[in-house]
Amino acid sequence: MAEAKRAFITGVTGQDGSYMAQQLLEKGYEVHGLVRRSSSFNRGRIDHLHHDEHIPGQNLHLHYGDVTDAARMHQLVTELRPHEVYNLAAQSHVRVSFDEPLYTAEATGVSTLNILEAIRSVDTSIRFYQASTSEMFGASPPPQNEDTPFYPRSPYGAAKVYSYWITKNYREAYDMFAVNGQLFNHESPRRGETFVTRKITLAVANIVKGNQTELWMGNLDSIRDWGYAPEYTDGMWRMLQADEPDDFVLATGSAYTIKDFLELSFAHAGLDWHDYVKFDPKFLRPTEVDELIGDASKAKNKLGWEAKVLPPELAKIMVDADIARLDGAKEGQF
Ligand code: NAP
Ligand code: G4F
Repeated sequence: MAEAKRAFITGVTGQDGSYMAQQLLEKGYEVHGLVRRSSSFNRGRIDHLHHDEHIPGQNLHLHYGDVTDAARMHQLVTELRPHEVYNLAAQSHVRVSFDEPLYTAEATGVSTLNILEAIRSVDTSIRFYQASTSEMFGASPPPQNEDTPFYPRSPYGAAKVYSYWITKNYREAYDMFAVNGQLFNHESPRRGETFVTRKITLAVANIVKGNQTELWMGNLDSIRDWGYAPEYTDGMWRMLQADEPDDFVLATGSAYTIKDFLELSFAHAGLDWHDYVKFDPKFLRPTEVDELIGDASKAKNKLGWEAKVLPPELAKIMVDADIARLDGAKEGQF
């Protein structure tokens, strides 16, 4: 019998890492995930993978570590000898990156070099996926594609630009299969609660249940291209199965404002968002990314990848999941 493919996922406890782990286990991979020691439980998104009878959870192995620790990354790549590495760990919150710019530069930028260096010295045939982002395009006008110039508008965006270029440089300098997925915003019931879509759908659920009467928010006019996270992790996997290493945009091509997402989410619960939403300047950013709308034609042509779920359906999926959670549904259902 052929040896199972081994994957190493950093950021396995996050939104994307949890879907990636689930999809790889379903494909028969042996999955190794990097987890940080935390004083409180941080595995809510992956715990069900050990217990779901339809998922071979015995093939999921967790290892303590931090991507800023170069020695630990070298040790893990040496011990695990993965066929594929998905580098999804990051300080991923744009607003927080203005408060913690140096830490963000280390966790979201330089840490990528730690993993690339480990792969370069251990085995250059290991395939490497870097979680690049539409935030790198920042102030460049839409539609944005693989040829759009970078113009980051936050310490987070600037750190991701470093990771993008060092990934590309290692591909060219050392003939490594190292690729960037330039992913536009993607959401799901597993989205962190302080990102705008989840903040909205969780608030709708709490308002429906009588637990909340107000929702405090920042800039409601920015435009985002929101897709559905499990489709995007499938796109990441496709990038690492390609014949040649290359960089790809993943996006829906649709454009909705924050006000539009409020409308979709509140209306799904029979509510009018104007009755609940209030402005708090603390949620504004020193510099904003006004308009992100992606063009994913290259991924469609070369990977056969295309986004299917658009914001009207996405908002319903997320509101329904948040209401179900408050009704006691188990995490593994989402
Ligand atoms: P997320 O939910 O915030 O997850 C981030 C993950 O990184 C968590 O598992 C977190 O661990 C881990 N992490 C953070 N700092 C770390 C460190 N120093 N060492 C080890 N692990 C660390 O993010 P996501 O939405 O899944 O996004 C995944 C990746 O794609 C990120 O790199 C993000 O920047 C990028 N991205 C996301 C989007 C999007 O729309 N979601 C779009 C483009 C790119 P803890 O659980 O311990 O905090
Ligand atoms: O949901 P957000 O925090 O996501 P943002 O900044 O677009 O970043 C996300 O997508 C990137 C891909 O483009 C990823 F790389 C990144 O890791 C992250 O996943 O904010 C979206 C928009 C912003 O314009 C923000 O100013 O919503 C606006 N907003 C308005 N009120 C708010 C709020 N954002 C948050 N988080 N909280 C608010 O109260």
